[in-house]
Amino acid sequence: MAVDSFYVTTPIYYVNDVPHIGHAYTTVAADVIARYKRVTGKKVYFLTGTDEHGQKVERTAREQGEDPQQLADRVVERFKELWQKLNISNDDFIRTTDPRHKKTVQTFFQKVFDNGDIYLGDYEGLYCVPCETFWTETQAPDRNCPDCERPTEVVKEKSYFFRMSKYQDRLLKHIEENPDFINPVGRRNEIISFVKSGLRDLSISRTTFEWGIKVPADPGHIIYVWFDALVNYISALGYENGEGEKFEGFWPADVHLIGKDILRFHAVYWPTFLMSAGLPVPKKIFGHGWWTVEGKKMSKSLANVVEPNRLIDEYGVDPLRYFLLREVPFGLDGDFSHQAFIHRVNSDLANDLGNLFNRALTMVDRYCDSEIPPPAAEEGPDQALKEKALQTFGEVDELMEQLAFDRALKSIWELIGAVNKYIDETSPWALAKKEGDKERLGTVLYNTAEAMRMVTLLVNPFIPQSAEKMWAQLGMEGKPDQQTLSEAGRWGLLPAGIRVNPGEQIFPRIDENRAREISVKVEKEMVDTKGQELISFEEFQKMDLRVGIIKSAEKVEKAKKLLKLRVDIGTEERTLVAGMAQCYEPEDMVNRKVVVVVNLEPATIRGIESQGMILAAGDEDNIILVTMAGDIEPGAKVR
Ligand code: ME8
Repeated sequence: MAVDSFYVTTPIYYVNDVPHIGHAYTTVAADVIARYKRVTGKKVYFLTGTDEHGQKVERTAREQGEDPQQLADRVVERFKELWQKLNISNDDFIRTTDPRHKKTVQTFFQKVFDNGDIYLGDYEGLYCVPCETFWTETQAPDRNCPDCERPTEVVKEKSYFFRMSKYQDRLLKHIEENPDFINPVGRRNEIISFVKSGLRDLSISRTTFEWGIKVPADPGHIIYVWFDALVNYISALGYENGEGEKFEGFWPADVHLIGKDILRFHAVYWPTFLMSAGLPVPKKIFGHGWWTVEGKKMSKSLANVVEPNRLIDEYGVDPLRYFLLREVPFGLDGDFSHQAFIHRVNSDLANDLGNLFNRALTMVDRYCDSEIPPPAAEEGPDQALKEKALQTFGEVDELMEQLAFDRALKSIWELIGAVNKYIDETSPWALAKKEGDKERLGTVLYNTAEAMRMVTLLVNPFIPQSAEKMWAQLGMEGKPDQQTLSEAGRWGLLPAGIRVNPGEQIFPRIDENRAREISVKVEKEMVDTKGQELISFEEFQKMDLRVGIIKSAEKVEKAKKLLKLRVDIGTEERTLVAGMAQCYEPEDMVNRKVVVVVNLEPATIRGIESQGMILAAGDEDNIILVTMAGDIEPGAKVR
């Protein structure tokens, strides 16, 4: 592997769920690493993607009345859109349904088989579909999954097994000899005790569902979804074509970034598969912590899943990127609260960094005609500021090596604090008053702007969109991510004479009242849906919803709100009474295509038998009809 290359990956996300803040967290962290490594001059390959096979995805698709490929094609777009919105700079996006991946999985499976590490046997045990994990009766005595606590299913079928037990000693030795292989250290210890407790052979094929990659020599078997998914890290490097240029250039991966929930798969299964195939194991597996929301575990049934799109639309992309990496030490669990988010953004971004830019550039604008003045002799605190800036580069480099993002940001913010203090101490506004202090004023403003250039280079991997604006406001050419830190991170490179462009506030303060309103609204939505009884898909299917076309409408005498409608539902015409005369004139209703509940018990209203119900949204005085957005025949089933 080339010394100047760097390969970083995220987990590939399941497509049974749309992306949330937890997925965004891992991907933003990987992006910051990739961006940082690029400006240190490394040739980076940054991979993310989606995990589309397996029983869980198959089942979700069926519940939603789609085939799994349709579901995957739809949800994958949601991930791609979000990554674009979050300025994720991935070099590749792998889908496990890509032909390149399928082929690699089969090649890899065959290689392990040819090495004598796969045999056919009988599997009898428990399976957790949400976690796609096998368990024994001893591991799950109550038959609930030890990880997610949901009920498991009993599985009894023929299966291919991987001789994982054979690699127990070799894996343990590798973990013990390489302290950085599994990080943080607490997670490394967990894995050491897991391996010491004994590795059993692993079932790696299933015969009781369809959606996956077939065992090459025995197509009645589908390859276990985790065996399939883990191989993505090499299929994206073109491993199927033999060990080509990309594979040799980037494998082994420098870091697999994952959440703590999937550590065992990455730190035990994956390295043993690789050992069997005769390939080097990744250099580092980092298991970060989990986010809760306002103190609670994120869950669809609690409806408290934080939707990153919503936060970005409301507050911008960089506040979210910054918050995620600054708030919680990487590796520990954290809690997402609106209040903490707003506090962090207002204090660090708006006050510290935003104000520094505003006040400094306004002074260059006002006192120096918008031109960066040339520096003269160093005096007083000048040397200390310069040293602080240079020292910060070293510190940040060390902390980034440890993936201590929160401490790297803290160190950059100490530099920002030092620049703000430098301005206070040197009081340029006082220097501007005396003609004789002009030269000193120039030096002070030069040093300030030069330190700001340094800050911009340092924050760039974390908040790239804002860094680009900061760079442009300083009057610098190009973009901060086109620089290398070893070149551009030297003091004195800001050219005197360039024109600054003070403009929009880069980090506007979040109005706390507005933020409170939003957070109350979100909480109310959470409460509204919380505690609601969930219905099964079968229950939902009992409702027969059909497209209907309104043929005629008339007011019901002596009833202010009622309309009598004749609706064609494909097979027949029905009479319906609807309470919406306060919002719709009868003639506005005619020819509209609406949704009708056709198997509702008839009810007699004002002497008229209403044979169904049409769907509408809103409250009493603001009712909006649910209508069809495309061309569709009456009678079509709504599902
Ligand atoms: O496990 N806090 O996919 P997945 C922090 N397909 N991170 C979170 C989180 C939370 N609350 N929730 C999710 C899979 N994550 C497999 C991976 S890899 C070969 C196959 C993040 O869609 C975290 O990185 O369930 C976690 O590991 C990942 O999402 C799980 O995503």
